[in-house]
Amino acid sequence: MVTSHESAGILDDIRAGVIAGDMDSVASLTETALASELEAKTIMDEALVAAMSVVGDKFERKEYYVAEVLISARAMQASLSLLKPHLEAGKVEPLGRVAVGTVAGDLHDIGKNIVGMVLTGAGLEVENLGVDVKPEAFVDAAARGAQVIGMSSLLTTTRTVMATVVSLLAEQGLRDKVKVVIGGAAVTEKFASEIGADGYGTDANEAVKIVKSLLGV
Ligand code: B1M
Repeated sequence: MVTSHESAGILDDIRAGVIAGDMDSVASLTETALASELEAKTIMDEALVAAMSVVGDKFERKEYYVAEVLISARAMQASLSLLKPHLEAGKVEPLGRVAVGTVAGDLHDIGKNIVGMVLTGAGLEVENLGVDVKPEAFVDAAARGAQVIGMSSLLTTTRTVMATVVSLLAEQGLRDKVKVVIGGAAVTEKFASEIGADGYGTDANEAVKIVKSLLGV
């Protein structure tokens, strides 16, 4: 067991490693953190998500270019894959079925994957449809029995695909059988209500709360 001071130090080092894009050190620090009984969710929220927010700010200020962002994203994914079994542990009979994907034209997958993992950890069965998901593929997932369609969009140019999915679900007679939840940096609660989505989440924890409340579980 580590002291809270040591935990904070490991989290700081993981955060710094992701920002620097040092995949090997991030992976080994994540193993150390897990071995010292730091919770996977704490590592994800306080180190990984926090680090990617710094990377995002650097990208916006043009201190980082696409290459650096990708290197940081790769370091984050290395840690995330070690956290995945812990985030998804303790699964029992699923509380409901959710299909998540990043909308067509958009290749950002980090946030969507986190949302998927945290939903799984919260007891939901999650089908991850991937990135660049065509509207028809979301509708097919609903037809296969998903009770919630979760869409992620980080680009303002692609978020309109979400409205297309809502219309297609209605056209196919599926809209009243499925809930639609959206999130990602390109969307807001206002946008969600404008397109007729049932819910919007700013982060993965909120996504869980909204999905569970929509399913009444
Ligand atoms: Co891109 N990118 N990117 N990028 N990228 C943004 C989104 C951008 C805001 C940066 C900027 O310019 N300021 C900007 C979009 C501008 C806009 O549309 N308004 C942008 C751009 C322009 C682009 C390109 C066009 C750049 C180019 O090529 N010129 C290009 C587009 C490629 C494409 O998709 N077709 C591009 C490419 C890339 C990389 C490949 C380099 C890389 C993605 C790597 C990958 O995903 N595998 C990348 C990254 C990493 C970013 C930033 C820096 C970080 C995104 C991220 O991973 N955040 C981003 C800047 C930013 O967001 N500030 C940026 C960390 C992640 C944990 O957060 O994804 O927001 P996020 O997810 C959160 C919440 O949003 C929420 O929960 C998650 C966990 O807390 N959430 C949900 C997400 N989905 C949800 C769904 C829900 C509920 C909650 O319900 C279902």
